Amino acid sequence: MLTIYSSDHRFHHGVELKDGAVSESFEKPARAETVLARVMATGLGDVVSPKSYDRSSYVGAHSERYVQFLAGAWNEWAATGRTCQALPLVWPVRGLPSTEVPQFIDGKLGFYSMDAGSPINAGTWDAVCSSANSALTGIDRLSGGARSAFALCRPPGHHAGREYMGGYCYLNNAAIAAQRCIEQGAKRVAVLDVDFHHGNGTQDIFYDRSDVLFISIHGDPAVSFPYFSGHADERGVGPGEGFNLNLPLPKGTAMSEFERALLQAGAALARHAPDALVVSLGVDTFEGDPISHFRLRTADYLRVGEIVERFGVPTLFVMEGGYMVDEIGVNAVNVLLGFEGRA
Ligand code: OKP
Ligand code: ZN
Repeated sequence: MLTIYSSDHRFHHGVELKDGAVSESFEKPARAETVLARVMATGLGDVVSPKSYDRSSYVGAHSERYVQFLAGAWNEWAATGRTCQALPLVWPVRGLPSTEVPQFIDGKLGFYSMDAGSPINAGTWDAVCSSANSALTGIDRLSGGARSAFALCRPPGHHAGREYMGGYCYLNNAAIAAQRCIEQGAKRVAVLDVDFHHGNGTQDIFYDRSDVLFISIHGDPAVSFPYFSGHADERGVGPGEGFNLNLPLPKGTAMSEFERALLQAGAALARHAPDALVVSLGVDTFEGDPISHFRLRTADYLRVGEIVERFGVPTLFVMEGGYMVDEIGVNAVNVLLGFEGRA
């Protein structure tokens, strides 16, 4: 299986507010490097750089004004004389009257975000583009006839909605790839999100559409981030009704229950009969993950890959979360090896 990877992800390295203090984000450059090292050690296949794409390739999944905001946010922030990373700290929640985009960057940061988990520094935009371009290059390989590809994206994307960043995400790499697939003539596409966290951004982007089926298996939002999205009764709206499937599972879920959800996802996928499948591949479902609460083990990821292969659809894997840095390489690549029948 081909891997698409750019070292430009290193331009982005953020901070995180945790336990009342600022520290290094769990979402750090070593994550992608560990996965790349494992891709090479196992001989998964060739590794290529992403092609470049115009900014307009991100519009469709996102709004034009949001993409423009992201591209210019660091310069607007730095122009105020600040050299620290830009973080949003105020949000337009229920009851606040204005729906206007504020003029000042601090207001814009809140307008275009869901949380303070997506800091912006001088290199963030370049890293974010390289991540989205990796997913776009991957979908172009599928269009060219490949059975599968692995976009080793960093930063991740599935919490980024049509007009907002959050949860370490900026551009929704998986959604951008799915959207390109449709624009290039696919009638139906599916996105299957197996990251521990609900893919609220992907759900947001395709919620009113019947051409892109979104399925997410994740920690119950009653007790897990992102809390405000991911319940089973969120099924889509208008023409999209019935094309959004959330499969929330309790804390402590192990492979047997996770597998049952995967097979349920497979049944929904078969009814949709997509031309292509995009898998939002998070391995923060691992028992040792520092911020998540499922109990998958290293060998279980081989089985995840085997099951996905049996869906029988050309598949682009897009890297999302996974924070136990020493293990995420083995776990993520196990999914790909399982898909290739190398279990
Ligand atoms: C991104 B992805 C941890 C709080 C949670 C945000 C988690 C984002 C996960 N102390 N912060 O879905 O893996
Ligand atoms: Zn996650």
